[in-house]
Amino acid sequence: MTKLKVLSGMQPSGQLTLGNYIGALRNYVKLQHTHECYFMVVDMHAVTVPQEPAALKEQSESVAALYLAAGIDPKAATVFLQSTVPAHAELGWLMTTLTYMGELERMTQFKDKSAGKESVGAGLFTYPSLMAADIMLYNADLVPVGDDQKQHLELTRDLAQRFNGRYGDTFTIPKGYIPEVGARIMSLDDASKKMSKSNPNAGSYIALLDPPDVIRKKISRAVTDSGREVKYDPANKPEVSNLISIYSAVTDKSVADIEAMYDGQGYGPFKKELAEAVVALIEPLQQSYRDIRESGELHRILKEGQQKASELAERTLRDVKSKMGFVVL
Ligand code: AQP
Repeated sequence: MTKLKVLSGMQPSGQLTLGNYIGALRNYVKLQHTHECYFMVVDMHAVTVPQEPAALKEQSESVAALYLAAGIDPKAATVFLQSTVPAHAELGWLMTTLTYMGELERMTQFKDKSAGKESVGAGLFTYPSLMAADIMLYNADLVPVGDDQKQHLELTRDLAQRFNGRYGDTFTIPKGYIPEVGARIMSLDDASKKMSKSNPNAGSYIALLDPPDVIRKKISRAVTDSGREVKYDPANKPEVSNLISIYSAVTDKSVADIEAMYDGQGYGPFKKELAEAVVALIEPLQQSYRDIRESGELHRILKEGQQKASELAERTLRDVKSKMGFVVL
């Protein structure tokens, strides 16, 4: 039986956070042996907001190394950098021509990222069309993402259907693979915003590469209400509920079990043990990260990934261009 295809990616726009891990990365690891997986570092998405060149390079390598450190096996899954497969830019343009302005104007991520800015790059506006192309190039069936990407995925489905309707059956209509617990981890300083790696306040997120003591400090300083009850109640206790979600995702304990464990104990012991659970998860990951960076193998792995991804992506692109009426030589 042919395996279902999976594609997903993360932007090297900062250091990967615990939100990226819980919402998406750990699902990559789960899917790699049962599905045909393509995991990329979406560096071309990262440049939709200004990036300092040296930081972009370092972060791109760091994200790729974190994929491997989290348990992605490059023999089982194809790991590559988006910019090394030019077919992404090309199909991205073709998908932009198929996208309506109104569809892009509705995107909440664009509204959030452009809010209050005097000037915003056009790429930030059109990037959902590039994301659609990323997924369609591989005819992915499943896309493991956090809750924030649902709307972009819906656009991808619409574009795939639009193309198929105009030019004949070509693209698979992809489905999201969104975790039940941890699909939206919120900021530690403001539970109304999602945890984001590009937040200028480093105290708002836990980076996967934060030293253990920094993680402990960030969790102890995480905003909570003035009560003391460890109770999952997102409407009235959004901050504590977010910490419970993190606890549950990191330990696989149910919300009810966590509430029972800290019944009548206040926030102190809860936060302390949450911090230890996060450190226990992250420490081995950091050790493998260091090993991978020191091994000097990263570029070879990414080159192999580029070759495998290009084969499939080029095939799709030729088919698309021929169906659209381009002269394919
Ligand atoms: N807070 C979150 N909770 C759960 N999942 C999350 N994801 C992101 N934030 C959370 C998921 O992580 C994957 C990678 O995301 P991305 O790098 O493509 O960009 P993003 O969604 O915009 O993530 P960030 O961290 O907020 O990046 P910046 O700050 O650069 O915008 C996606 O699958 C996403 O759903």
